[in-house]
Amino acid sequence: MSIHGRSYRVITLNEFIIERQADFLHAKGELSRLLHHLGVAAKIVNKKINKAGLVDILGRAGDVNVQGEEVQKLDVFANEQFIAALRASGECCGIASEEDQTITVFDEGLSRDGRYVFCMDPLDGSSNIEVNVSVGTIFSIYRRRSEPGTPAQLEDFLQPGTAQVAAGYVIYGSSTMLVYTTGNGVNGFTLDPSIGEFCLSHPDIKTPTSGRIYSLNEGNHVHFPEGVKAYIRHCQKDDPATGRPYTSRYIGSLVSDFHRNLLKGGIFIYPPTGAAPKGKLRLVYECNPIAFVAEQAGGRASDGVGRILERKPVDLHERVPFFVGSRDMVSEAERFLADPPPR
Ligand code: P6P
Repeated sequence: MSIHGRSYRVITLNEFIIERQADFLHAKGELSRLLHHLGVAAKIVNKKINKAGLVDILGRAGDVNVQGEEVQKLDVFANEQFIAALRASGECCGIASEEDQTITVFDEGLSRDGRYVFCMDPLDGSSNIEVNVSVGTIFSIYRRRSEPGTPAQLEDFLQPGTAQVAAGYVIYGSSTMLVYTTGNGVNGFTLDPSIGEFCLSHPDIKTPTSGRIYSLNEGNHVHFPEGVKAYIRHCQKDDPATGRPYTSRYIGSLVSDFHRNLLKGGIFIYPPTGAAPKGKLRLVYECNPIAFVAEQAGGRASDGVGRILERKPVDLHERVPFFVGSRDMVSEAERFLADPPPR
């Protein structure tokens, strides 16, 4: 590819994974194969999402379409595609999914010896699809703790976020991107539909140490803890440096809100609310993977008190308060929570 007379070599996801193989301690290609199969599933899901607007032709979930097949809800479809792809990889012995109450154990053939487990929200924010708002897949990969050759155990999925070996998200937006980390920085790949490949477009992403965007659902303001209210008042004051308040941006799709703030600088907050006294977002397959990416890009991720990656999950679907984004903004929000200034 040539831009302004300079030639650029397009690096595909598979080439990147192979080139970075050395980054994965002790892995002899297993993690690479996992990430490759993840990319395949993401492309299949992306294709289906892009057609979602054609429900009048393709039919609504629960309908039977012209081929006589039952039309699936997209999050059910996404869940099945990622499970099938990861089972096919032979490297994964089980999956925890937002869509399933219990873990899915791959107890056959190669998968039983798989050294990794996979946690995911296969299609986060799926209710936004019908209004054409970006949605995402969020994933997290751990090395299993149980003995290879035996069925995966629940404990394999309840490890602290610090034990993740890889994590990231796919954002199905104006373009489709895969953003992930294996603990050696964060890299973003944009899907080139003309060749059906994820191509390196955002190498070594670093998030600004501070920013001027705050993202939370202010409709819940009445129920926010006092420290969150105080921090919002701080964001809404004229900043001496610019003479203007921060900017409020909230899409209501975690991956979209996080991705914008990752690139531009900002903080995303889902605090305790009346409807969700422990917060709404899930620790295992939403907060921990996003937190791993944030920290690897130079940002921070907190539950309002401490580092979210250090929490030991008790339940697969437990919810936690979530403060994530630019390092200095998360630290400042924690200070407001610890000691809210008088109104
Ligand atoms: P609220 C989408 O349903 C989701 O799980 C996240 O993607 C998003 O950040 C959050 O919920 C939005 O929740 O309560 O503001 O609509």
